Amino acid sequence: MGSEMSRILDTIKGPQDIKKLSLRQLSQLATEIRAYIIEVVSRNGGHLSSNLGAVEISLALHYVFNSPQDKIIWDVGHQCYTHKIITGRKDQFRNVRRNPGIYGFPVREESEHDIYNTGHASTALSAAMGFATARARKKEKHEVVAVVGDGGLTGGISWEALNQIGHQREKIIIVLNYNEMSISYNVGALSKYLSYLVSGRYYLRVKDQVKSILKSVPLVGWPLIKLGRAFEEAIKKTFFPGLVFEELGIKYTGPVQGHSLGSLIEVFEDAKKYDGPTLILCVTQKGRGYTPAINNPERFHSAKPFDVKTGRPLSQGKVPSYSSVFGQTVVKLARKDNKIIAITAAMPEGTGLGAFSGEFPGRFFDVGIAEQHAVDFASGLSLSGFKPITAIYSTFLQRAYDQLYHDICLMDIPVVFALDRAGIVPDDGPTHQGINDIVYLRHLPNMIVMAPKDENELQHMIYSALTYKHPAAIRFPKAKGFGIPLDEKLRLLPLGKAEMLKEGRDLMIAYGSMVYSALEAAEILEKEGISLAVMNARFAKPLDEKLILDKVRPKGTVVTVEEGVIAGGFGSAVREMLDNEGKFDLCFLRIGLPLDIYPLGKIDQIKKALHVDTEGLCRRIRDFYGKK
Ligand SMILES: Cc1ncc(C[n+]2csc(CCOP(=O)(O)OP(=O)(O)O)c2C)c(N)n1
Repeated sequence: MGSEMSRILDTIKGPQDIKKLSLRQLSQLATEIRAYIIEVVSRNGGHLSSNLGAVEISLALHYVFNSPQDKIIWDVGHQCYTHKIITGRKDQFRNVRRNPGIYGFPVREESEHDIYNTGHASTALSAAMGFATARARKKEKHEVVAVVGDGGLTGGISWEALNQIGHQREKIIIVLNYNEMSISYNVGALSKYLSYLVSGRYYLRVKDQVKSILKSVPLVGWPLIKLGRAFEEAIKKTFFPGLVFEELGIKYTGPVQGHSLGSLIEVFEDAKKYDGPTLILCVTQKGRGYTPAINNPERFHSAKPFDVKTGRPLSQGKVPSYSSVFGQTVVKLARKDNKIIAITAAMPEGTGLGAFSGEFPGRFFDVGIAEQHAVDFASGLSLSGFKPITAIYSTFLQRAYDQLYHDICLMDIPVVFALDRAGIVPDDGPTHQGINDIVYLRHLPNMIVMAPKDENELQHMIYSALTYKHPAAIRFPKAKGFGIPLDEKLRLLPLGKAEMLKEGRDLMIAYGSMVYSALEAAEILEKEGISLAVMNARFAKPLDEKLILDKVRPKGTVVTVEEGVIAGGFGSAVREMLDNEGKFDLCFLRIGLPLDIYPLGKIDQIKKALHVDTEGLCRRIRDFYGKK
């Protein structure tokens, strides 16, 4: 890279500056942006491999299209760093994912160039269809571009959108960023089909061959070639009748070398001229430009801070994460029970199921970014006598609410749901917060809803959940455990039974990840004259009504503590139960999370800001007692 003084990046204030550059300068800019992304992500953590893979696509899009008049929508949004850097946020990018700082995903409030907030996959094509339909109704003239990965395309919503796009035929330019990867290697028939499209490079070759043969055929040859699109259509139909996008009514172009700025600019310009939906298949390399990320795109998908020279993570504590305890426990159980099957929706490593997939490849299913399908798939397996454990992050299981209700709970089918990343999630912003699951699960019929206080209890819960004969969800945070030794022998936790951790005058009932903070707070407050018993609820449903009723004092105080949205959450469950008893005149304090305000930052930072760290608990309880 050139010296600091000669950096092209320093001259880029907005997308208009990209358009003045020559191809050579653009290519230098790509190199500079890569170095900048690597430097920043090595400090802040972030989605490194996807962003390194999308540098040229982002530059070419901003070169050809006029953002924000033209609408560029990023699927998932985890690949938008170059877009952010060249749309006026170059300096703020130093603090991406930090507080104070900017988001790692597109956020409308942050820039007029972020026209659609994302974080969850497979939404871009539907949104693009909305923008394009609105454009037609309003008789406006601008382009609509959606950038989606081959992973994002495995999500059913993408196909629901393609169904409408091909039918309605509004002009939409779909850039399919193909890199063979979701977070892990992309799986499934669609992935195979795309790799078939790519690997052949056959279409262009066959087209050229047919053209050169036709040129030598007197009279009919040239007229046929001059048919242009009709000629291309004929070739595609004759030689590649299965070209699925074309069959759906969407013009297909590709494969294009996704790191060749010249080629990308050319095809994007061409797509602009075509008056209908187009899909351009761009082949990119995840981690492009940084060898450790190329060699291990999965680890660098959402990387923790690392040493740039070696690629090694900066800190690796000894305490295992909840995800890894979950993964180890499922392996342990599966060794003894061959009915156990593990399912993930495109997160084999994130959910801790990597080891399971290695040891039991035939009992492990990565279904792609398809949470709804994952739930129904588990339902069928369970009805056939298997014991599916479906591991889906809390925020992504929101997608499958109806499947949980209709295909699991109404039929009372025993499937275990492991909800990782439940509660406050660091760095990724509002879209990734796992704050709603207590609420969206606790009113489902037959669903057992539980959360362990620590990693040791987690393993007992997984073991127990498999015995309950009902659907059962276990939520746990994106965090390391507390360093609690893991019992060798797994224990059955009686269904709906809580445990007392401390005795006291009034009652504090804590759920899951908040139990130890609640205990700490109670110990601090005890010294100040506020005496609270502490209960580890274990279950939000069924509640341990007997124990709660035992411990509640008429005219006493009940405090509930949870790492989830308060409205309709665990505290509400306790309150409803006590109200139904009708015999207590209680002071009731519900501590939990708000509906909307989620600052960026680390878990501790966010907990502090939302007053759910130990200090915050003490303050709120003190204030409450002060007002009584
Ligand atoms: C509904 C949903 N499920 C899972 C995820 C987690 N996730 C984030 S990015 C990603 C892979 C996306 O792959 P692709 O679209 O091909 O983009 P690439 O990273 O390969 O560029 C997954 C599974 C998500 N964001 N949303």
